[in-house]
This record gives sequence, structure tokens and C-alpha cells, in this order.
Amino acid sequence: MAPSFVPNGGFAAGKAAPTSVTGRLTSVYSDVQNSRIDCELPLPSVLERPFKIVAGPGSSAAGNPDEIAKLFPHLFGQPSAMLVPSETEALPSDQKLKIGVVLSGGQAPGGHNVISGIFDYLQNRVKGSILYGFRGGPAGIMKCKYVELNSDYIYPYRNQGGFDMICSGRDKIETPEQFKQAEETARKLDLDGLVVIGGDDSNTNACLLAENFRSKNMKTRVIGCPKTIDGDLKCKEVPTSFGFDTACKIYAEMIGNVMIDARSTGKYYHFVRLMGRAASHITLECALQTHPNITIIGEEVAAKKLTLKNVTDYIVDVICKRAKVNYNYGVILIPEGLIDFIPEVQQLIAELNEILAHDIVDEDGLWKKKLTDQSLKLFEFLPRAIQEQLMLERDPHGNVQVAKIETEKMLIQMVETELEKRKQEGSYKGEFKGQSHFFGYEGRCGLPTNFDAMYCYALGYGAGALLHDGKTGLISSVGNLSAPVEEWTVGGTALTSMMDVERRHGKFKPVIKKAMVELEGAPFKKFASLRDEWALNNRYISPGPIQFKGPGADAANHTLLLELGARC
Ligand code: FBP
Repeated sequence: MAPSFVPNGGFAAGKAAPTSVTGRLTSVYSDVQNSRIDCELPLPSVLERPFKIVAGPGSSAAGNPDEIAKLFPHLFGQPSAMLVPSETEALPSDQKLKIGVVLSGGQAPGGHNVISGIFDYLQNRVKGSILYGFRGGPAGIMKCKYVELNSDYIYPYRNQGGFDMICSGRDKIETPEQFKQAEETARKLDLDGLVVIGGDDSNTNACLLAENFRSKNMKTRVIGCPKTIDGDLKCKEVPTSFGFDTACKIYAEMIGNVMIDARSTGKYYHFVRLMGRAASHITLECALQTHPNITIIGEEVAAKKLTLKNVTDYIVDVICKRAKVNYNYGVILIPEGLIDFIPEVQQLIAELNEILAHDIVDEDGLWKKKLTDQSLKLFEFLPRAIQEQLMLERDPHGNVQVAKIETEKMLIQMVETELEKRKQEGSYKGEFKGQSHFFGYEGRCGLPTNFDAMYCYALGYGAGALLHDGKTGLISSVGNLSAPVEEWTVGGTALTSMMDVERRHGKFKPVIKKAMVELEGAPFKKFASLRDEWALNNRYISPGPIQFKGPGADAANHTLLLELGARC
């Protein structure tokens, strides 16, 4: 019988419980949570039988292959790996592996399932192995803070959202001293392998670690897992990052509710900013799920080189047209990273990044002299709150913290001003009241959808298999996702094949190339063919909460299905 309470904050006996973490009480779980814990997850059939791992063709890089080859001399060019059925077990079962796992970066529903997948792989295929969970993200590796995971420990987190089983963090392992600390931990725990569950930056870090361990002839191998609600860590072999499906469905429920609210009173324009630091995949997916009146896609703004004024005018034009048919309400979706897509703002941010990396920014404002005239003009034009938000400290990877920039409020102000002008000119006679929302953190820790639950479990199980086979520098890849789970493919893709170089903190660094919304891709094309209809005629869809049973419960999101060529 599984325990209803995990003592000591859920941390295994003998290790001190962190003061900030309390274990999960399954006794207070709702019926739906309990039903998710006990639901057995199906695996791709290749993982249910004896398999062997075969190599695919060699690989290159997503950009600047010569630079990437120099940065990863031991890993560059390695082939992908694919699990295929075999007559007999190809991997030794009498080996006892010591594996570490770390959750890195922002939370995404399904992380606990990846850990359960690795754990169950070891339990089922390499008995007697040990799984260590590094606590609090990559800092846990550097400081050697870990917990030994066992079945009682993992049980309350099975199929549950959140990263609180071992917690996450955004630290980066990048200095020689930090690599040394990671090495010391790997040697101290005698690690055969490490699984890094993270987004583009964390998987870049995973690859750097794999390269470093290999260059030192260490036995520790490193495998990445594609995590991020943003949906921008993907390529042909890695069709989606986990968490995107659940987060979008949670936001779609909230947007749908706001739509009904708007229609019920007819008095508000809801400006909903949606998470997704760089790419607009979440916003696009939510639009496909709910049919809002206006949706701004950052990649389109960048491609058309639109200014802030152009974006404002587009919104105002639709509001004016709707006012003519007495719709003084509506729902507008805005991607979190919008301002970073507007070329003039991009230029300003690039200049601010350089200034913040190299200069002292004090109150006398002398630093502003380093801005070009155009950027200074734009900076002075922006509301003070936005100016302050643009100057906030960059995250450890050098990114502007767009989650803290209230673009929706800025747009409401700009739309109000433009509407006032049009009112005076006589071209607008409606009433405008803007309501701002930011749906971000609300979507990151929900109960994983059936899709994310199964996908993550397979990713974790597959990562276990790759480490068992001694692979390193690969990202766990599960494919054929539009087919039933039994037919999913399982393997690994060379992390270096997803890499390019980018300027961060004023220096060129290797990074996994972000997958942005493709304007020629099926999801955007579908949206573009429908948006005018949604703008003037209210075609709202309010999908309600995520379903775990019944028709459609297993269906993946529109973006993934459309990208895989399915009709939806
Ligand atoms: P990852 O790329 O680490 O998955 O994080 C994505 C994200 O959720 C973004 O959508 C958001 O901008 C950011 O994290 C917020 O970061 P933080 O949790 O540090 O506030």
C-alpha cells in the first residue's frame, strides 16, 4: 500500500530535508489527483519488449557548424540513436547504474513523469540501480545536494504537475570552477549518467557537460530531455517539448472563460498576455483553440518589420470596425515576448544588453548617451513602468525577463490614446474599457494532460535506455506522435545538431537554436486563414477544463498535429 504521507518532506531517510520544501500529502489530494496517481501509463511498444539501439546517420549543426565543431570536439557529428525491437535483450541487465537527474529552468507539466520514467526503466531493466535527484536545479549538481529517489518517495508525484519533487533552478554551469564542481559531484557519486530535464539553455548546458566529462575521460554520460511550456525546443526528431500541451489547454480554458465573461456584459476588451519568452507558439495554439478577435504573433510582427504604432493601429482598426456593429468588447491575445519582436524595440534591447553587461547604470542617466538616437527616442517614449521593466536584471542566461514586462498594459494605454484621437476625428463612436491579464505561471504546474503524461513517461524511459547503452550528448527523442502511443518511436538526437552560436552577455556562445513560429507552417497558415472571420464575428470557443477520460482526452494540441500533417 503506498503511503499517504511522505515523511521528512518527501526526502529519503538519512538526507536532511530542505527547510523550504514540504512533502506532498496524498491524503488531501482530490479524487482527480488520486485517479491520476494510480493511472498506469502505456509505453511505446518498443520499450515493452527486448530492444537494441542502432545508430542513424552522422549529424551537423543548426548553424555555424565550424564553430560548433570547435566548441564540441568530442561530440560534434555524432549520429542519432534509435531503439528497434530485437530478438533478445541487447543491453546487460546485471549492471548496476548510478544515475542523477536534474530539473532545470521554468516548470512544465510532466517533469515528474520524466523522473518516474527513468526510475521505472532502472527498476524494470537494470535492477539494483540508483537514481539520485539533484535538488534545486543545476546548483544541486554544483553543490552536490541530492536525494536518493525510491518508490515511496516518487509515488505522490506520479502524474502530478509541478517540479517540487526535487525542485528546479535557473543556475548555469559555465565557469571552469563550476565545471570542476560538477565533475567533483559526478566522481563523488560515481555517476554513470545524468539526465538534464530542461529547455534550450539547459540542454545547451547538458551538452557542454557531456563534452567536458568526455574530454576528461570520465564515465559520466549526459542525456537531455526537451522541456518547456514555450514549445520552442523542437526539431524534426524532437517534435515538441513537454508541458506545452498542458499549459496551452489550461490557458485555453481561462481564455474561454474570459470570452464568455466579455460576451455576458459586452463592456470590456480583455488584453491577455500569454507566456512564451521568445516564440509565440503558446499564443498561436491558444488562438487555434479559442478563436479570439485579435491575436498578435511576434514572428509575423518581426517579419513585417512592424512598429509599436503599426501594432496599435491594427488593434484599433479592428476595435473601430467592431464598434460599428455595436461590439464594444472582445478578446485580444498577445505573446509575452512581443516587444522583443518589434525591430525598433529589439534594437533598443540589444543596446541595453550591451550597456547592462559593461557599464554602470546609475540614476544620473549618463548611460543613456550610449543609446543611438532612434533607441533613445523610443526609450523616452515608452511608459515609465515599461522603461523600468526593460532595465531589470537579465536572467542567468542573459535573456530579458519578458515575463516581467507588462506589454498588455502598455498596449491598452496606446490603444486608448489612439481611440481618443479617432473619436475626436469622428471615425470612432464606441466605448472602450481595457482589462489586462497575464496568463503565465498559472499554466506551468497543472496536472499533465494524457498526452504530456504519456510523452514524458516515454521520454524518461527512453533516457534511461540511452544511458544504459552508454550514450552521451543526446536529447531523448520520442516521435510519430500523431499515432497511438504503442507506435511512438524512441531514440536520441545529437544535441550538437540543434546548436548554433548567439550573442549573450556581450559574447558569442553555443545555444540550441530556438524553434520559432514558422509563417509558412501549417499552424500559422490555418490561423491566418481564419483570423478575419474571428475578428468581426464572435466565434469564441470555451473548451472548459482538461479532460482525462472520454472522447478527445488523448488528443494532442493543434500545433503538433498540424505540424505532423494531421487534419484538425
Ligand atoms: P523555460 O524556457 O526554462 O522552460 O521557461 C519558460 C518560461 O516559462 C517562460 O515562458 C517565461 O518567460 C519564463 O519561463 C519565466 O521565468 P521565471 O520562472 O524565472 O520567472
